[in-house]
Amino acid sequence: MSSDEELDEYPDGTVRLRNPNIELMDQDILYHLALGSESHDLISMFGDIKFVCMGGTPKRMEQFAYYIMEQIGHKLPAGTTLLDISQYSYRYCMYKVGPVLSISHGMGIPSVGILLHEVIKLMYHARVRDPIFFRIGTCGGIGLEGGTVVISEDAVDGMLQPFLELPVLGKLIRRPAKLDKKLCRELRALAQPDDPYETVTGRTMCTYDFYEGQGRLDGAFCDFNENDKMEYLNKIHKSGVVNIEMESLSFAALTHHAGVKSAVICVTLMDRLKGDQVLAPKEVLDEWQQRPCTLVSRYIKRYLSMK
Ligand code: R2B
Ligand code: URA
Repeated sequence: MSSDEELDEYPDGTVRLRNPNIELMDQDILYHLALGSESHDLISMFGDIKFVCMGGTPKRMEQFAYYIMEQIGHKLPAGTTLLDISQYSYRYCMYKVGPVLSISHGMGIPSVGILLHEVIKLMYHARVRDPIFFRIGTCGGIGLEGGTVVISEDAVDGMLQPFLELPVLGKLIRRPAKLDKKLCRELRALAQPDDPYETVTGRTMCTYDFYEGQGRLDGAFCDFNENDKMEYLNKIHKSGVVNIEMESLSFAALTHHAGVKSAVICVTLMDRLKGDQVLAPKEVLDEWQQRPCTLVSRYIKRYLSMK
């Protein structure tokens, strides 16, 4: 085991925090989740969590919670509905379905980063062992038609750098954006030959902006032309990038730093080599967005059936 790995987990698999301050605090308030280590019994509320599934919007993650409930046959007490545990944070939503947490992360690296700090601490306080984190999302494809499922092998920023760079105390720190290679392969193996769409693996580019940052010509501002755009997209495609989205870098870097296994599964909304706008009708987009959920559900069901 490398010294890097040694720091990540306690021998029993519980998540180790790389922050000595937390244990010394009387209480830890997970402000953006509307939870606290003293105000809530986090071990009894979350101690049985195995899978943490995150996606951008509160509605989609509520739907995912109901979907996974049906898929794993989880029963709620008669007459009750799922509760948004983080409702009163007014920031993120969170639903618990047996061993699965379904949480919205908002848009972009800052939003998913704040959430990951608090969810990783939540796993620590709740003494959860070996959790697996999934991001279920949308993206633009590069050379892939709309509706294609992409499982990220690794993540790079808009300069093709494979790490998250963050100014801390006036210095830039770098954290490698690594995803679990085995988990990526296992997910790919769960794609079925009769799925009416392709499921591929590849490098994901993560940007700080949807418009100029992703080389779109249709933002409020644009200081480049179609040729410049195509030259850039072709260059990143050649270096292995198959899709572009806005959270994978932070998701990969922070889960890796915490020693948590993770994967990013996104559906493409269009082929960026062919256009910039999201043109597909709402019903089509809804059906496409179900595809990464289906793959993650297959993984969770397989895991639970092997227990
Ligand atoms: C995918 O979709 C969002 C932008 O539309 C962003 O959160 C992302 O990564
Ligand atoms: N999300 C992104 O970040 N980019 C796209 O092109 C589509 C969805």
